[in-house]
Amino acid sequence: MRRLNKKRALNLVKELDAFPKIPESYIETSASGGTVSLIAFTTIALLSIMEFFVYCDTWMKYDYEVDKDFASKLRINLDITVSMKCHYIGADVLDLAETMVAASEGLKYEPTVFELSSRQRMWQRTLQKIRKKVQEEHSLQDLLFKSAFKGSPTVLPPREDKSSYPLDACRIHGHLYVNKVAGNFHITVGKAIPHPRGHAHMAALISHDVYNFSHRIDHYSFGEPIPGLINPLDGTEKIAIDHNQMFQYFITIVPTKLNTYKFSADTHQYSVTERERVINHAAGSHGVSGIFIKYDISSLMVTVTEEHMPLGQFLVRLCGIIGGIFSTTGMLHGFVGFFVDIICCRFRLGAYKPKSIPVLDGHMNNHSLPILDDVEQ
Ligand SMILES: *[C@@H]1O[C@H](CO)[C@@H](O)[C@H](O)[C@H]1NC(C)=O
Ligand SMILES: CC(=O)N[C@H]1CO[C@H](CO)[C@@H](O)[C@@H]1O
Repeated sequence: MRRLNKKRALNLVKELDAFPKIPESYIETSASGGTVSLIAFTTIALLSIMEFFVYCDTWMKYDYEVDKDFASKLRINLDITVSMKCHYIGADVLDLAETMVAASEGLKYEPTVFELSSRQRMWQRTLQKIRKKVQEEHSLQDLLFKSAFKGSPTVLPPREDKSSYPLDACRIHGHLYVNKVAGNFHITVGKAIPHPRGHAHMAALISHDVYNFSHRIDHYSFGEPIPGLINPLDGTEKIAIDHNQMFQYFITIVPTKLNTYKFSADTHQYSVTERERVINHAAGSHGVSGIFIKYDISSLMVTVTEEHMPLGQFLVRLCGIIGGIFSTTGMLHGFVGFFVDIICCRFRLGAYKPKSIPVLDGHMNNHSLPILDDVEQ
């Protein structure tokens, strides 16, 4: 009884066989079939190699969510050179809460030469070119994200010819921490003096003739500094045509969480619009001359994650390519053969008749029926 069941089960499994063994004598090879197989195998190989490259590659995925982190401080990294002597100017931040950030601790004032040496000029041109390209093509930004930390930090190379020029400018560089609210970073004449209501700059004693707010921004970023990343203001250079001139930059900061395979960082991207005008009270253009960088923080946060095709997906796609091309070319081959047969009138000439007669003559048992199917193919 048990044996019988076993046998039956074995038969059932045998019937489920999707890969029946066909005796070699039934397989007929042909030149056209060989060519098609060759084409199929080449295509499979090519597509598999391409798929492998896709598998090895990684890409950036962007997710957006509301930024809930209000408590943390915002770090501003800057490196700005102003065409005025250091004791004339002062930099500080005033935020929406009207609290002044004592900028003096984090920022260094360093006398320097405004005119760039030829090597420095070349560095600046390169920086400007990369920045322009990044703005045009977003995919380049992904590349920068991926290669960040590999790249050299965006710092102006030192002059090759020292002391041949007078130190006519002031380089303000360093970082400072501000509240995570909209604010205004500015560089104006006179050092900032805290005041019960806001703050003031001591400018009364300085002659307007020394005013020159021509400036160069070598680096301006928010958040953790990531060497290799190019920010929209990096490489900006503005020459003042008048002593009393106001340069304004309006920045919208987008908090960005960066997760690549090499590192992860909390950084900030930003976009900027700029405006400049000459201050002339007689002509109705009021204001304070200086450099003003107003920033506002977007409530949306971007998470940039480096992604990569999982191995399982790669294998599934590989199977899809191999199986798909195999069966598609087989079908195409069959179709083409069928139409060639029709065109050559092989049916009318009766080329198939002799083959089908032995099957129909009743000498064969019903097990040979699958072979009949085979012949018809
Ligand atoms: C300010 O300095 C720059 C660079 O030294 C110079 O080209 C420009 O003419 C100066 N502007 C004024 C108004 O003096
Ligand atoms: C040899 C044999 O078993 N022949 C059978 C094949 O099937 C037909 C009908 O399906 C039967 O009539 C034959 O007896």
